[in-house]
Amino acid sequence: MTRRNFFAKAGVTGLAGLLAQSATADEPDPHQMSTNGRDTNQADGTQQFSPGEPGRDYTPVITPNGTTLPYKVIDGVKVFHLIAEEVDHEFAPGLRAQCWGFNGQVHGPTIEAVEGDKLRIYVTNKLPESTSVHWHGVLVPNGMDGVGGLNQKPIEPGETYKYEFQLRQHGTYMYHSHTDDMTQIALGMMGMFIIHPRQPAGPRPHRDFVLMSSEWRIDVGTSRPVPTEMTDFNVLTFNGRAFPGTAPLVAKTGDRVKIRFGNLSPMEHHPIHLHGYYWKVVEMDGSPLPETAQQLGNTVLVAVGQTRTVEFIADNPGDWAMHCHMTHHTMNQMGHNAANLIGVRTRGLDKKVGKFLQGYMPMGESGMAGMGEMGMPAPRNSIPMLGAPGKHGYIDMGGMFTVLKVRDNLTTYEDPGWYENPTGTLASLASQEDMQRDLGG
Ligand SMILES: [Cu+2]
Repeated sequence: MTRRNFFAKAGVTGLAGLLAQSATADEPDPHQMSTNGRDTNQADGTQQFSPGEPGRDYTPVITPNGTTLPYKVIDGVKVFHLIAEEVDHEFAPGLRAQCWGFNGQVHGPTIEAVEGDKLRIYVTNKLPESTSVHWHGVLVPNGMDGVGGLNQKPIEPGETYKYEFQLRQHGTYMYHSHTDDMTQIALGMMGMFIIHPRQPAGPRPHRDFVLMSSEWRIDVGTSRPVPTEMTDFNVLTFNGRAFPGTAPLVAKTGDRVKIRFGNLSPMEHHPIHLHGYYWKVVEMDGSPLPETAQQLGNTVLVAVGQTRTVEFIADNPGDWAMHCHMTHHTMNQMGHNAANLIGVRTRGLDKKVGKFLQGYMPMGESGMAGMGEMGMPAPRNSIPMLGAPGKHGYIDMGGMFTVLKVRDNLTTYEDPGWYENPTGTLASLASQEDMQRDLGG
């Protein structure tokens, strides 16, 4: 239903109604399917489109550290197969856990299709309990919506269900388990669902990235995420990976870059911040925003269950941090039970306490930088406060952190290594001369 129909059917009268009608009269309904590209008209009034093809109809998205779910076309229908199963997943070098995902991956592969496509998605359940899949934000018939018990029978272990629907919209969406959600989402059962427009309103992006946020509680030394955790998450991820396990986003100077954020963390919202740029938020929950509503910014709050899509021109070369701005969300396996020793004189404490606690080391009297770099002995399968060596020293970051790498004259989109800062553009130690001149003595 178009918005105009809605107003007509809702019987909106009076000035407010007229204003609303005239304001929306020229504006296309973002959810109404464009008719361009229509091949035939079905007798029942549904529109028939030929299956959208990568390259011809869309530029495929890139899922850093992930993949796109393959499909085959059978009688004009795109056929996909998701397999829900246990996955031995690496979050970052040094930390693995037994998670639940799809097709051997955490999160599941990105589903990608085109507005108007007819889809048939098989879901096979190889988990020890029943499951079902919900297509989050995608407009589907009620019986395809995937809420176990409400819309369908749960898929029992060993069973395969099929979901069939035609895509009536375009934008950034998600999919996730909707049976025993608390357990299954905490263990990783979700992915992104991208629907390209049949007829794009503007130029296609050169680089179209997909990043899904999540959070996990994995106690140090264990290898199972804790699904009952409500507040204290210690592994924060983009596409199931924690820095330094996150792959960089690489773009060429001048590229039109799109980043599609989705958040299916169990509990928390993430303000995602990009350095070096202002972006435009072009889409919220898969709804394209009219140009006048596309806010400029460099931080976008992605609440649980939301998607936010941003666009910008990569006109500022360099290695630019992009991360959740909650400081504990850019740490690896940091707990909140450590004593606050900032400002405390701890000299000699290690020897005294060491008599009773072998290997005791007081931490953090002058801040906590360098904890990861020290390479403290850590329990097996844990990455407490781990960061990574960078071009200019150790990067004290972890978790929901990645790097946008923009370069002139790239010939491939492989990781180009660290940025070479042009002379005179790097923060450096001030000379006596400088300080004398500018700060006086
Ligand atoms: Cu966060």
